[in-house]
Amino acid sequence: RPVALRRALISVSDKTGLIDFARKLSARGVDILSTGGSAKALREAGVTVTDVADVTGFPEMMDGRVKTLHPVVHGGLLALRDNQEHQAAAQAHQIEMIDLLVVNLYPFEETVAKGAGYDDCIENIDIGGPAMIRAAAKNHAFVTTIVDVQDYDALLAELDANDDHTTLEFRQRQAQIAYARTAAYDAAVSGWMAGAIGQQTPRRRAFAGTLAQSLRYGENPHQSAAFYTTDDARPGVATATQWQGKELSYNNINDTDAAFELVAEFDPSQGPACAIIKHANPCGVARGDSAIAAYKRAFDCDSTSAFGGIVALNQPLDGATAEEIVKIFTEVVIAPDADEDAKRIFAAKKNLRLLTTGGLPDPMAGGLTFRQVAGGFLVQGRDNGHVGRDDLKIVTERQPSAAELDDLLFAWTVAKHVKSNAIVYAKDLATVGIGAGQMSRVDSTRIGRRKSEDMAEVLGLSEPLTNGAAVASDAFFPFADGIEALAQAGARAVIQPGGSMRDEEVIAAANRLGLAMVFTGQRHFRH
Ligand code: 93A
Repeated sequence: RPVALRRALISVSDKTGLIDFARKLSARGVDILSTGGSAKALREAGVTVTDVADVTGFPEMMDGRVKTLHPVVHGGLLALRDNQEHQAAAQAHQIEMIDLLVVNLYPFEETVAKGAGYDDCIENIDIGGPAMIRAAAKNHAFVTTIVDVQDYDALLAELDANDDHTTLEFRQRQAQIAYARTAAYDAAVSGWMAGAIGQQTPRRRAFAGTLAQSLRYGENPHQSAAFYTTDDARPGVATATQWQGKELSYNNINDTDAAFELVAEFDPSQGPACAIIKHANPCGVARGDSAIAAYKRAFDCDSTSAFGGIVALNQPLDGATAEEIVKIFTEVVIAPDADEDAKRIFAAKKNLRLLTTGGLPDPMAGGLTFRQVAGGFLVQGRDNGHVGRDDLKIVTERQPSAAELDDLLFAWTVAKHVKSNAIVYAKDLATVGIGAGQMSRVDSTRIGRRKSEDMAEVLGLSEPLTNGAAVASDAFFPFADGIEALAQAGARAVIQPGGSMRDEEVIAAANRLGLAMVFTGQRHFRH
């Protein structure tokens, strides 16, 4: 059922594109009703409008809290055009039909994002807008709803293609978009309130994001995919500027996130740090005296796997580091910033994507993470756990040296970002062997060691760097065999949560093998 547009109600906070769009509607003979600020903007541009207040017979009142909440508006949106009783009621109460609703809501999400106070956020909760959107979208059999500035052109194209009418298919599509908008809006309000009143894990929550990008495919080419962003302004892949290269893929976004979240653990005021990620796991992480040194040391942990990886830095990229990175094929480079030299060097590599974020996310910040299971999804607080020197409990006869303690805490921080079971060997603030994602902790121990042996060959070293290394385990050792495997690999110091039923056996093994061991009392499973 094509519907002609005779009367439109326009009420928009974001006035982008408004004048041009309204002019074009006017030119097609559409009468325009509008609210205070929108009407003013239109009138100033010479577009003929009727004030909603003149139609309702009520002035906008209570700071604008009540402007369109009136039967004359809602009757005009909700009345079924082909229902005699509805039309008789409309006539009896002098309600005229509204065929097109153009609304965008008070900028609640933006108000929260800019750090506004409680009362300011409350005042930016739009009530009349969502009420109208929901009414018009419900009555999409007759009414067209536009909630996104981006859809102004789509409506004009629809009118062009259909002799100044909208088709049912178009109205249905716009109604679906309209409900996505009101649902996301209320989810944002609820999410903000949960934080504002200090409820970390509220009993009920709603979740929503905004479509940022349709992706070509998902984890595999036969899977569809899209990228949704939330109003969390955390610096990272979602908020970054992309300087060059083709669109990021699903896997790129996932891996780039893993890389940047990991490198952000290392405070740039303590010096540069670099992480290289493959398949969401680090294949090398290091600190260094310079960015290039940090990159080279991270690369030397597993130079084979680094090919086609994602590189993250905790400080701005310079030309020398860029020069080093482009020596092999790298998918994505992400850093807080990049200087002109670095940008110029990367520009020569068409397939490399350079992202800058303007800052680092706070690793200690709260927030929620999601995982889907059949029939639902799991929600948990971010793993923002942090262990400092004062939290460590030395449990062995041998005390770790100061250098070993530094390496232990470094390895522990990396292990937090490695899939379980995670074993991370580190020396001089660089990883030298990583065992990730194994079903057995002993296997992860062996894999880390074998990687290190391979690299000793590549680098022409007389012995693998796991000899004399410090090691982190993301969870406790259930048996002494893990400790024995570490000692066999030449490790000298161990950091782990502790808390196993057999801690005594594990500690006894460490003492027997001459290892220093510390307990963190905190676990970093990552499945
Ligand atoms: O405060 S409200 O919730 N009360 C209303 O009755 C109402 N009607 C429309 N906010 C209301 N609106 C919103 O006003 C619209 O959703 C739109 O965002 C804004 C447009 O106001 P103006 O035209 O005065 O700039």
